[in-house]
Amino acid sequence: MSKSLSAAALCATAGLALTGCVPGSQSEEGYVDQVGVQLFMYNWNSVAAECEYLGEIGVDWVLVAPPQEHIVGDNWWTIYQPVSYRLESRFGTREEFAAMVKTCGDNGVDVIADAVINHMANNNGIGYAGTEFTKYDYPGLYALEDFHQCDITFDDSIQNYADRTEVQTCELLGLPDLDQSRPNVREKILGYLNDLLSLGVKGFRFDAAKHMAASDLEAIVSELPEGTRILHEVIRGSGEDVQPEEYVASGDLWEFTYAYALKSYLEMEMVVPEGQDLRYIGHVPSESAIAFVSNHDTERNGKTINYNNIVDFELATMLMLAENYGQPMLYSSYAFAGYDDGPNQTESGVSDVKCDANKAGVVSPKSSYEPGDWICQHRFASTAAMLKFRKAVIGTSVDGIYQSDSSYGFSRDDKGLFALNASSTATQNIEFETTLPDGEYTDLISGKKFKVEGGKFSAELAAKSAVALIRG
Ligand code: LM2
Ligand code: CA
Repeated sequence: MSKSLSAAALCATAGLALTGCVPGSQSEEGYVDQVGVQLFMYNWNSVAAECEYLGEIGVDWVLVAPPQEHIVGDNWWTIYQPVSYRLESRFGTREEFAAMVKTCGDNGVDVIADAVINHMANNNGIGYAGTEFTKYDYPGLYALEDFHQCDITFDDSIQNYADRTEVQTCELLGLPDLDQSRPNVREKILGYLNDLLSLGVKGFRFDAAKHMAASDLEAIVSELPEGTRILHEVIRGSGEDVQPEEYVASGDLWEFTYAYALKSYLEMEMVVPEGQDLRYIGHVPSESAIAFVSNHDTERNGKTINYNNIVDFELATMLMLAENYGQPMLYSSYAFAGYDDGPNQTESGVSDVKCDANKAGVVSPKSSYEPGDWICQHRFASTAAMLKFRKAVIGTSVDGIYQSDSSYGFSRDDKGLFALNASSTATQNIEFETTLPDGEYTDLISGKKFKVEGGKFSAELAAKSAVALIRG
């Protein structure tokens, strides 16, 4: 049995599926109570510089970019083409990485590293730290026999996502595909992961997990120290053979369909046709889920809300933090003009992040951004407010869901209430029954006062706004 069982696996093995492990409940390991943030393309010094603020607002972990040596170039995605497991990249040196992990840890923020272990580089050349390599040969690390040769498709790259063998043994985007069933490949991967753990890293995102057999990943995870966090990236696709649920035994999973639903619901201004409330149907159980509004792939492929619609991005983030589905991951990134565009960088790597923050460290959303601007979504005042809300209501259920016109609201037992007006044009007068006791409350988002009287909450909500009330 794996030593690093996810909360879901613990629930399953304890036979608690119907009692203690309902969606939204606190997991045995307490991960559901945590909140993370992906700081996309932040160099190590910049991650370190953010960790103090992150610790203050109550963010528990930060997902950092893949730290291994990669191919050279300006495009952001060079980092998903490893050429060695040396910790020397456009984000900084091994020493800077180690210092960042230490600083974050001192501020109560765990570092989770993006681990690219499915493949190497579709390239020949010299890597960022000077390693010479060819597509199927990485001196001292991997040689031709360590890679799959699927022989199923005309060019060995994945064409048909309905076919498991093809998805897991052919090449993703032409990237040479490691054979994780080979003992020496496992050993090399474990060597890399253990090296990161030795620097204080607390867990990993397994990039392209769908493209590796769940059993191979379980075998690898079982060799890692107990308590190592694993976050599998398995993009749910209908009609596909490989589904996220296969991976819950060795980690938690991003639920992409939750993020897609946030986008469509906000775009529909929360006016959802009867019978179409699919937001929680067909998702991995809450205790195994990472909920998110956007990530580095989906902010580019149009499937989730991105910074170009910062108003909905903010509302979606507030809603995610107010609800009790999964463990939320915030997202913070830079503006880009084209798909490939990386952040500003110089000869010495990715430039430092500059957040346009006020004295309190808070950043205001803007209606438009210039390519290269750091948006610093994680410093929006509404995020800090909603993290307070989340802390106050943790462990409660979401009940009394109210939905009318473009408004949406609910109570969190007798601890809190959240409501939003997703209309882009109209103020809404809302009124709904709540389990929050009668009294006057201060909205954590605006600082304005609201009342609960006779068991009902009523308010006038401005277009595209939300309120979050907590008891006491
Ligand atoms: C992931 N998850 O499973 C990452 O989240 C995603 O960002 C990665 O793709 C992908 N898997 C591989 O790790 C990114 C980017 C691609 C880029 C790859 C490799 O989205 O566009 O592909 O990294 O750097 C690029 C080119 C592509 C080309 C490929 C290989 O865009 O056209 O394919 O390199 O040369 C022939
Ligand atoms: Ca593979």
